[in-house]
Amino acid sequence: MKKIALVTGATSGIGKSTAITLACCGFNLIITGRRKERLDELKSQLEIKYKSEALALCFDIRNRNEVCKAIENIPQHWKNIDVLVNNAGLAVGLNHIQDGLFDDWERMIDTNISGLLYITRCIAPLMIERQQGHIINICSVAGKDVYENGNVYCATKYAVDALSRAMRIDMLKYGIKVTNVCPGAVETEFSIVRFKNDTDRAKATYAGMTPLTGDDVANVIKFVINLPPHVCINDITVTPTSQASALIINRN
Ligand code: NDP
Ligand code: 8X3
Repeated sequence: MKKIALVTGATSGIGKSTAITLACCGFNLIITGRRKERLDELKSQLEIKYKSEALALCFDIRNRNEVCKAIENIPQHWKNIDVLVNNAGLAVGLNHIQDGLFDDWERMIDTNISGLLYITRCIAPLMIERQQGHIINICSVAGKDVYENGNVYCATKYAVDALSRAMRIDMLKYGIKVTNVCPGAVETEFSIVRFKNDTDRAKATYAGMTPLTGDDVANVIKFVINLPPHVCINDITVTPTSQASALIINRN
């Protein structure tokens, strides 16, 4: 029987690459996001091109009731989730704290922290029942170091880092692995969202460097998932070769 992975935020970037990469490794996929058309398109791609079974769940991860209802209503045979990739997340705005917008802050806190908690709260008991599973939290280099204007985004990723360590302890006795994955600069829709559709500014983020791609991060996730049962990577940081930390980048 094929293993099942649930990837949040699979409509774009790291999540989409992860869903495809895991389908190539023989997983069936539960994919989530808000953009239904993209979910439907990815579901067809996974089924037709990669011969994987796929279940698309369209919900806003910030809405606790939507998250719980979606997971409760999963058909029974999809509930044996082996891998949960907590990937959905975003940065919005890049301002000094005194200039920050409450709406931006709430979007980041509600998505990156509350959303991750809601989905984990629904899936962890299913893993505990089977005494197996692997939770992968997509954190960031922004969860290891703070930088100017990063304030609230960094705080949400520090929270993800703390939650990964806390979950690792809480899941220990059930044999469930928890891995915190911290990417540096990955060229996805991330900067377009951060800069509110200012595509020139988004592009400038990666000027003079070769950023990671979603596939690069997906390959790290694949590596971490495919280790023997007795081996757990607790924390892994992956950056472009030209990046040493969130803001230290060697640009041409
Ligand atoms: P993208 O913007 O390309 O993808 C973000 C994904 O998150 C989309 O699929 C989006 O789906 C989903 N998402 C966002 N908000 C919600 C919501 N409210 N409800 C449900 N799904 C949501 O960015 P990345 O792939 O780069 O980002 C993925 C993760 O990686 C994030 O947690 C980010 O913080 C982290 N990260 C990114 C880095 C980078 O440089 N790109 C570096 C380090 C970490 P939809 O809009 O359809 O809902
Ligand atoms: C995204 C990477 O450096 O823009 O998490 O914060 S960074």
